[in-house]
Amino acid sequence: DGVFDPHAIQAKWQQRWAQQDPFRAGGADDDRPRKYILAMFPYPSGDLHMGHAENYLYSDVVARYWRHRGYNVLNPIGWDSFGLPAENAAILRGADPREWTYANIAQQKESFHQYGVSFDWSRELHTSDPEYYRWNQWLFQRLFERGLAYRKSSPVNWCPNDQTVLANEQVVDGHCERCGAEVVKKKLTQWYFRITDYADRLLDDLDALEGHWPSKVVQMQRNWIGRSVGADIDFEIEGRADKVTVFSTRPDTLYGATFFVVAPDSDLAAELVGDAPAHVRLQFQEYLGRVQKQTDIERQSTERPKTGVFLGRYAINPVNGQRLPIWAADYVLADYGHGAVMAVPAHDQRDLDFARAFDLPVKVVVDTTTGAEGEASLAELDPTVTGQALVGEGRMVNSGALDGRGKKDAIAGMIAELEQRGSGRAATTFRLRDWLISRQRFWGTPIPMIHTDDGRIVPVPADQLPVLLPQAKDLDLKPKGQSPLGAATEWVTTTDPATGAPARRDPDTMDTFVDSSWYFLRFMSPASDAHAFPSDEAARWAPVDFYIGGVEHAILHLLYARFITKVLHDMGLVDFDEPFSSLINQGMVILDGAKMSKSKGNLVVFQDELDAHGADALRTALAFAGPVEDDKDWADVSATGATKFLARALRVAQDVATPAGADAATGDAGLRRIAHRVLADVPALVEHTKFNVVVARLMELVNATRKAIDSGVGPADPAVREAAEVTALVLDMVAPHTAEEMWSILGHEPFVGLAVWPAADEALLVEETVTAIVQIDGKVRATLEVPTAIDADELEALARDDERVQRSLAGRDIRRAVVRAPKVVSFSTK
Ligand code: ANZ
Repeated sequence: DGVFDPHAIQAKWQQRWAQQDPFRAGGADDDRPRKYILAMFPYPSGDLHMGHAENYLYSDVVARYWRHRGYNVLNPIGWDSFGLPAENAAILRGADPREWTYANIAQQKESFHQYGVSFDWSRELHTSDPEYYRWNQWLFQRLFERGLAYRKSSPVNWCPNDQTVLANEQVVDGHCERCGAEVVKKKLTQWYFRITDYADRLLDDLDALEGHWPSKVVQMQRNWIGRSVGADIDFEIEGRADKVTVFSTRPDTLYGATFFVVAPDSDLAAELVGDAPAHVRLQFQEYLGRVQKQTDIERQSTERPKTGVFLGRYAINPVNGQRLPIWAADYVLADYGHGAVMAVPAHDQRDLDFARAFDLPVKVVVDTTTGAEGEASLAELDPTVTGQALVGEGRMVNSGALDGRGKKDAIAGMIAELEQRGSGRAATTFRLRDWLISRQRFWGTPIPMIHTDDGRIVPVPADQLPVLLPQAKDLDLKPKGQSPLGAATEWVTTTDPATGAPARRDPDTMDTFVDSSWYFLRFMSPASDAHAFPSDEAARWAPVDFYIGGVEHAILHLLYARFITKVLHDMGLVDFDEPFSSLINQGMVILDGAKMSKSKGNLVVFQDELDAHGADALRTALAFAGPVEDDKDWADVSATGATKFLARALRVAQDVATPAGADAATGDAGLRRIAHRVLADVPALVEHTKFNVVVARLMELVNATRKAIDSGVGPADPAVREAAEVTALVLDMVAPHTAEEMWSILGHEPFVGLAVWPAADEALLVEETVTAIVQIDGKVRATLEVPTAIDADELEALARDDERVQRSLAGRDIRRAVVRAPKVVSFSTK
């Protein structure tokens, strides 16, 4: 004894946990309060990496914490195991995606065990198991019944590398989110989920998440949904029976419309050019070809010279009967608003640039000299001359009855006039598009629909679900732009449920974000073949109390999960309509300031670190490395330092010379005070995810106990035992194996992981404090009430964490810190 052998301790306790399953969540009859702790489930594309080490450590700290606080905790794990990387890796190796995926899962699972994560393994799930994906099919059909799953032909984002369509959310700056290839537009008929029906709710309900989700994520979702308020205006088109509608945020400027623009890749453009002379059609086709190679970002760039083709047709301004020439131009997008705009060059910069490029008239209808743009005369501001559109506010001119009105008033007046004429109405448009969910790839959930010979598209009957994926070995998985399932003749051939006539299955698979949009509910009963999840269990556990994952999911996964949750709510299956009550984005683990990657050769391999230092040292070092949200540079992380600390903690337990149950009240008051402070302070620290401070407090406690043992207090003082017990209890959250070992050395039955947090003795918490001042660049920015005995590191940490300090820093870096404990902290930023 006396030697710290982390691997032996680890193996011993992991075996005990595996045998006795202490972290299984309590059932329906367990009347403790509940906490649902969840880390975004891993994608089994390889071994676990340092990002996983961090993510699952944090959720495990929180799960262990709530168990200590007397809660019934659900901390489940599963695998997001469908998707392109598995399929691509399998193609590359000539392997079966299924085999490749499940081999990775086995490896990741083993790493999780070695890492000592307190999962409820009885609820493990894999989205690629038929037991799981049959419920994706169930979900799809429920959405279909409600009109929320539908097919449409539309220009879609196409990844030429992965040979599949992508949802808008999967296109990052014009590139494929997965492989980085430049995304092009292609016109296809695909399945969509009508997330836009939920746009208002998805936006409005963000307000309640403010303060519980990172504000950056909330803002990103707001921008992504992008609500614009204005009007829909109907224009007659000469030689066309039906009117064409445009969306405008500035209906007040309708008298200033001088031309009309349609998206070149819209159906309308194709139709309008149909009757044009051959040379115009040719010109248009050539233009369309160029446009289709561009990303939406390029199309909307204000830097590029404007391009377009006059279609030889005219629209009629509904308020003044003016003929507006119709152009096709790339700056108008097919899938925003109605894919067409009324162009008001005097007051819209894009329209003005276009008008100047093609010599189209410009008509001012807002006199901005009366508004914020100040003194200049309207003549001096002539947009044709200056090239600057008049976008400011002012009084209406040249606008009939609206003349003299201000913007808000004029908008309302114009909408009223349009409504009266039956040529327009108030309208709201969203940037959010419907969620395109078909994928032309193999390794996903088959879409449970049948295409009949006579052109109907009907659900696969419930008694024929699930539609199982065929064996990969019989298929050619190479991306060809069409689902490999379509070529699986036997699989794809089925019968029309109504007539028995031959029919074809839908050959596409679902976007894997469908799988992850509701997985947190499947943990309620992952094996159930009666339902996707039992509503009563969902009501008990969900929504998730603590959700943690990378910020890369700020929009994609989190938006889809919010949407599906609201749909399930409307179906009466869950009683809440937001899935995640609180959200944390952990920082990245980097090396020497750079993101780790195999290609850069700066990869720290999780399993290697685990082998070298053991789980507890790795966990402790990571927890200590800095605030949860910050990036952590592995170069600054010391697993050997953590090992020393853990050895010290264990030695304290070994040195305790009083029997279990000794009356602590008679022990050394100084040491007791420190131990009880830890008991009192750590809950708030954990609940505010300040895990690094928790480790710092533990180090202090262990040091103080060591000092007491080695000094006059001695190992037989009951305060030493008490301090060792508190250490084991708190340490369990970060270093559970060492903590269990200490607990057992101290004569307690396992498991410390289930031991209840004792209340701190208030009498011991009263302590002498002083007021410390925090200066930034010589100015006092905050004062802190701190214990007289505080050390420099702790004082500095408190000062750095202080909100007033953070606010004063306003993002500037601290270059130097001078700390004189307990009274002064002085930061300089220059
Ligand atoms: C006339 C007008 C006059 C406009 C004016 C603006 C200023 P946001 O705010 O982003 O929603 N628009 C509508 N559909 C479009 C499309 N498919 N592609 C490109 N532009 C489109 O933008 C709404 C404005 O963008 C609309 O209001 C329309 O131009 C244009 F002084 O109508 B506006």
